[in-house]
Amino acid sequence: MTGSLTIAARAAYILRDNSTGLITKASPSLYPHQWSWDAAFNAAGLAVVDLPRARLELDSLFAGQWRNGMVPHIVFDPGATGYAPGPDQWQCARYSDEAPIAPATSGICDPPVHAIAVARILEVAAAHGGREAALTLGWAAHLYPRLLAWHRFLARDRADKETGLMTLFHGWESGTDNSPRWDVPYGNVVPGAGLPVYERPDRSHVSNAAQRPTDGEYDRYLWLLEEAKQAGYDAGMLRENGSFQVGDALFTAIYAAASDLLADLASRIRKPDDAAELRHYAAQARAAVFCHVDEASGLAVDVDFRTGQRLVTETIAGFSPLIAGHAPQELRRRQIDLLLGERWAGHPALKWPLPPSTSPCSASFNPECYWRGPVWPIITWLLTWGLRRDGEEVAADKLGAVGIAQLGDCTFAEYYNALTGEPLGSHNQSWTAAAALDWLLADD
Ligand code: 2M8
Repeated sequence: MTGSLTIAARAAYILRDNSTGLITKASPSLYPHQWSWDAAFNAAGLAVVDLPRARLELDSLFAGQWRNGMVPHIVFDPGATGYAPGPDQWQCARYSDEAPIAPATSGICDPPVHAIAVARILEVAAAHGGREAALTLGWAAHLYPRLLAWHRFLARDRADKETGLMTLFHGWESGTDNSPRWDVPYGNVVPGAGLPVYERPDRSHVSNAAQRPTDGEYDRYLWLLEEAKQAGYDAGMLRENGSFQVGDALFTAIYAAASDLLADLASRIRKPDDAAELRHYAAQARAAVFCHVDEASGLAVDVDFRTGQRLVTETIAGFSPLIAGHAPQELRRRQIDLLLGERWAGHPALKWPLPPSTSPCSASFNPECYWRGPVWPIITWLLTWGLRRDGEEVAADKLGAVGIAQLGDCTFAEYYNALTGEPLGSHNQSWTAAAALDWLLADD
């Protein structure tokens, strides 16, 4: 098995190779642009090898921030080709005054992991000490108003008044695109005559179609893009007419955790009123996550806002309480036991004892199809991060050690077949490399 230093060195090379100098492509050819939550994870991983490059990654991403505070899910590299839907299809600046003219971006968002990355970068810089620590704190203070605007945007435009969950208008906003979480709400999305003719370049990068979403799913993805465009990318309009409106437990949990960390930063740079505001957002989001834990399964559920239905599925998003933080002791224990137990990481048929994106016990489990069953290293990383933050070192160490072992083949795949361990999707995926770097080189 490959040694730790070799894995770390290869991971660092991948991040360098995937860099345009300004942004890190999410992957070399399948995703040749900058994705929002990928950029945050990549910045956290880069911090341990190149602090200035880590800072630049987030600066580049926030250059695409909208006037209303939204951080778009893609900031397009004008020089890149081979991905669809591209800027010509989104046409954000034409349909919304909130969008920047340059850089071109998408018109939806991604889970708000950015303040988690900033906190991680600050920790790494503090361990360096001296000039880097001071520089990085200055940088964070400079980025801070943009982070605050992002969190305020979500509180204002996306927090559902009744449930407290964050509202998504496209499954892509969850980052877990074709997860069984969204099967029911997508069932109510009916593409109309206005569905444009589109191409699927993803299929030329990942030749086995079984590893990617289906054409029927893509019709819905592209249809929702058209709906968002017609709504001027406006949350109020989408709430009236959008055919996909869900409350996402994992997005909400990430928002809670990130708001807490942003509040810490606000306190550090002497903004006590902002800190109180952010703590309030965090508390509300956390409460919403805990209120949506299904008693029978012990997992957090999402909600279909169009019907009011609670979406009970066995997916990795069920562990949202472990990401939100401050879970009541009993809930935390139950979730950790579940995560490591036979329905999840401890399932006997798995190649590696790691939690797959969907439980092998679920009827929807598919070990090779994208978010419907494979193991995603970046999600393993997020779980180890949450566990460590909560002082659950034993569980974090256990998952982290296996997470690293899984990467020993040095393919740094986007996701891995949960049963055979085969690397799937894109190879040399940036956030997989970033996870490896943080696991291997950060001192915790
Ligand atoms: C995947 O999503 C994009 C659309 O945003 C795609 O399939 O084209 C998801 O895994 C998402 O979570 C990720 O951010 C993105 C880039 O890695 O790829």
